[in-house]
Amino acid sequence: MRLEAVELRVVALPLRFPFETSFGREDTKHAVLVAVHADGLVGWGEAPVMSRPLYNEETVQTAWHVLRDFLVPAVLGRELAHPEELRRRWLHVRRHHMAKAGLEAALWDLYAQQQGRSLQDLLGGVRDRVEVGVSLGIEPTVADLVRRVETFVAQGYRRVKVKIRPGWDVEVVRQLRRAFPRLPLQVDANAAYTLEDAAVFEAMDDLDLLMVEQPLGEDDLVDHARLQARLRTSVCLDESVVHPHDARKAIELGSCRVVNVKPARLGGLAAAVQTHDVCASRGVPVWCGGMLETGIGRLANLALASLPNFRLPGDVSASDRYFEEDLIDPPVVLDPDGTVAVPSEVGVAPRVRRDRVERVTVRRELIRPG
Ligand code: OSB
Ligand code: MG
Repeated sequence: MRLEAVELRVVALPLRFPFETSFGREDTKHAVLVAVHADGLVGWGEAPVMSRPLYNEETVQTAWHVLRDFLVPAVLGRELAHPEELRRRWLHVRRHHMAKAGLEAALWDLYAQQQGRSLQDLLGGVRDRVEVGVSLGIEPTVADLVRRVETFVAQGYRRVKVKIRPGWDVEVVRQLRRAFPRLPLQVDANAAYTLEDAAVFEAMDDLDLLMVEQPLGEDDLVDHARLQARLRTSVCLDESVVHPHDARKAIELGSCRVVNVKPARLGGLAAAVQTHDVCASRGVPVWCGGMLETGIGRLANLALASLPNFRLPGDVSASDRYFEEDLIDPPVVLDPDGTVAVPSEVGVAPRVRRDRVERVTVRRELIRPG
């Protein structure tokens, strides 16, 4: 495929429910959408960046800059046989994984259309439905959080993840556990603690949690190993694993027993599949995380989540958990049994609603070979 043009857009979609984590509150989902044009086809991808560099170092502006000035020029007008060739082209561009993931996803979509195959088939997925959970932010009161959990459990979500931060942790989770004695429950600290706070996690150790996600700093593999050794509950890493080899090192050090695989954080679907494989070969289960993606990013995540070692419910919830109106049609819907269908279409493009994309676009640029 020879890329004739690449269209970049910043979109801003109001979230139905503000999402508060240990690093801040988001009312709007921003993303950079990438549309690649070749042979009369359009492939779509999403870089699900945030407006501030709080989850990782990227923002809407950095993703725009790196895509426009470095990643797109490295592929525009060139012949590419397969999306995996991108990584060789970008060897010299350090990090900026969400920006890379956005363009890579668009190329996977284009490739799927050219091959007439679904993304699931191309990536090696084996299931046509995946189990999903829901990730809930910090609420003003525990009673508010309990009500939120009730509504999502009633819809069929199979597990609930709640955000914690210093001051909103053990007592909140204890009360939740009391209200929902058998609910599969896990917590996500988004790197808000240090090993000196180990007592917080020891206190949660008998609340029967599925896992504690990213309790410590993103560069603290050694301290995570110390913490994991003190807990029965599994530690799951998110922010700390930005490359497949990070997963290998974390497993070898004993830093975690579960890995959250997010294509955006890892720099794309190819790196996500590799991370899945690294974990599978070491007997470590993974699950598919999310970045509040629009349907465009979510469909690709669902295809990924159908690989065999995705053995725990993912943060790939239904469209209506995030938005009044998603950018895809039909939207992602939850079956009352707590599963979501893996897209069977040829790529993402057939479901993209361009009129809606247009309406939420706040910045746009068409880049052609110069
Ligand atoms: O840590 O998993 C996280 C959203 C934004 C940034 C980081 C995280 C999250 C989520 C939301 O937990 C998961 C979802 O997309 O539903
Ligand atoms: Mg997380």
